[in-house]
Amino acid sequence: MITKDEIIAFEKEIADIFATGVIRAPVHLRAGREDALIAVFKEHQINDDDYVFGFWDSHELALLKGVPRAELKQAIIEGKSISLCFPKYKVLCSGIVGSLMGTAAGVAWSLKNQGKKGRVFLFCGDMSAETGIFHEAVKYVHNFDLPATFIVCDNGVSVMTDTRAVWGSAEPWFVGTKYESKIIYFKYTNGYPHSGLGKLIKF
Ligand SMILES: Cc1ncc(C[n+]2csc(CCOP(=O)(O)OP(=O)(O)O)c2C)c(N)n1
Repeated sequence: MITKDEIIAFEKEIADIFATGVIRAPVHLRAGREDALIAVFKEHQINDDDYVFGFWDSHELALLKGVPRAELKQAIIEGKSISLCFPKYKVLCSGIVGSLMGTAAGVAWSLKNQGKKGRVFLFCGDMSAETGIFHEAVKYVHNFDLPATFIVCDNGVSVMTDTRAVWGSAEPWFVGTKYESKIIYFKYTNGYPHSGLGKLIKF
């Protein structure tokens, strides 16, 4: 499996390329959650049979799922950073908040009901985890005991808005509920701005 240092080096390389202006599309870089993500992949032994769903910030997920570094880098340079899709590696991402939770639940339903190998792992942010569709999808996979796990990576903000202040609660909605059995939750501080590099890049 790819190492923490390799993940950090990859994001740094993409940051440097983005700064030159050759990537004419948004790029979301992440730093500070490498250990937590590696732990999820290791502890759950995420393998070729499993599906990984992510959103606009999925470089690390693609690397950990086994997408070759060069293939991922090329996709990002082509402007696909926020919606990386590598069906061959079962990595499926979208740049739309709340767009994939229902899909993830549906894939988990199919895997179970068709007796196929494989599980679903969906990684999202703390604000995404407060959406109605997240709640519905977690409720569904919990109630039908489908092979899906939702990993909530909490950096405290939605772009620059304080997620806990928005919802008036010190904890995510699912803390202390039965739905926690389908959720992995960790906090981190992102070493990069939400999007880009925090400065204007001219093409
Ligand atoms: C439907 C929709 N509305 C708004 C956006 C703009 N947007 C992109 S990321 C994001 C913040 C989401 O917050 P969170 O789920 O906590 O993600 P993270 O901070 O980890 O990136 C928003 C509002 C979007 N991509 N899709």
